[in-house]
Amino acid sequence: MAKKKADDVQFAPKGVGEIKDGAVQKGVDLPPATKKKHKDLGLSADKLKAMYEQMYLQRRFEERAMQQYQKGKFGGFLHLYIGQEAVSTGTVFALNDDDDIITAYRDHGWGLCRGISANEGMAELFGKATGCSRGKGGSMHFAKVDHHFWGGYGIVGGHIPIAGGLAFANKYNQNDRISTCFFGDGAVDQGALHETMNMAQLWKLPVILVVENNGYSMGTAAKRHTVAEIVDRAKGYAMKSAVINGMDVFSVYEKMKEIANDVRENSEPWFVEIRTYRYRGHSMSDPQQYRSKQELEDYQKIDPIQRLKTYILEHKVLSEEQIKEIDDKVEQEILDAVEFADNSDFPKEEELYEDMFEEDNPYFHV
Ligand SMILES: Cc1ncc(C[n+]2csc(CCOP(=O)(O)OP(=O)(O)O)c2C)c(N)n1
Ligand SMILES: [Mg+2]
Repeated sequence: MAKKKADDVQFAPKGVGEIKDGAVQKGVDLPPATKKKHKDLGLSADKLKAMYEQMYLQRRFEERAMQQYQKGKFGGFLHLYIGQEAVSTGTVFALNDDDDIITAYRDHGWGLCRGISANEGMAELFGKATGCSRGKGGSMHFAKVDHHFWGGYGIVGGHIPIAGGLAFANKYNQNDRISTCFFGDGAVDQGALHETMNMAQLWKLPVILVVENNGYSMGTAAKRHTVAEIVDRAKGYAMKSAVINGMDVFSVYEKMKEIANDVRENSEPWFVEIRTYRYRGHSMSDPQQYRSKQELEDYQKIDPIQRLKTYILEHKVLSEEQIKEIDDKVEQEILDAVEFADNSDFPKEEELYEDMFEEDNPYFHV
């Protein structure tokens, strides 16, 4: 048998090169985007503006963070969310403010969306005491517990049972909250996910378990590391499921709102696959030999921020000048955040063991 070249395996997934519903079908096969307009979705002009600003903030925050990393302002891991902003934004706008969110280490966008300021986020990256986790968490551990954002986690799949626990607490306390958990395609075969799915269905926990399938787990294409369709994991647990186009913020918003309503009303779990694409390497040192430049460029053509901007202009929600005002405001916010992070102090040595236990955390009982 002729020896397969690595590229044959990596770049020959189902649907490669096909154009379906106007979208390229490579790293991930995107389902059709919703045809609904913002008004059909109940989104006001102000909400749309806020959505755009939030997505642009996430993008520019990380581009600036990358530059600061390259300047040596901080070290360690830095996993960028660039390309995936429609997932966090569509979801956060669809949920109630006190619904719980927990995610993996690609967490900056989620944190910003849930109210971590650019200042607090940049300072956290720089390891400063003014950061959202007091400088002791860094890139992978953004958190804002008083806003029900329970943070980023570094162990693949490790945080999924915590989402089950949050959902259990919400059900036990008979409140109206649901819990949502985001993890990568690399986590779909972890035992922690399957144990959580089983218990969540058994106990009818109000939780949405969401795979952000960005096509790759480090350098391994999802189509090479896992069998069958990811969403079909739901069948084994008789769980309701959906596949969502994660390059379109309206699609994420629409479906996540519907699902959240269902979970809230019926108290039962859902398993959701949101298909998206990351533009940058896995972390900062990734030569990206596992994908072609063309593939990346194809996804950049359907960029979620550009897509929303085009929609906003076409529907005359905002003018070019108004968009530029938002962009300029965000740019300034981020430049100020770099200055703020630079001028902040590192945590003191005697604070090293603080914030480790429940009693130290004023927000733990929110
Ligand atoms: C249990 C565990 N195994 C391995 C790793 C090393 N590791 C870090 S990120 C990663 C890839 C995960 O990819 P995915 O879940 O698709 O998330 P993405 O990076 O695409 O957001 C791996 C294997 C880890 N952090 N935890
Ligand atoms: Mg992935």
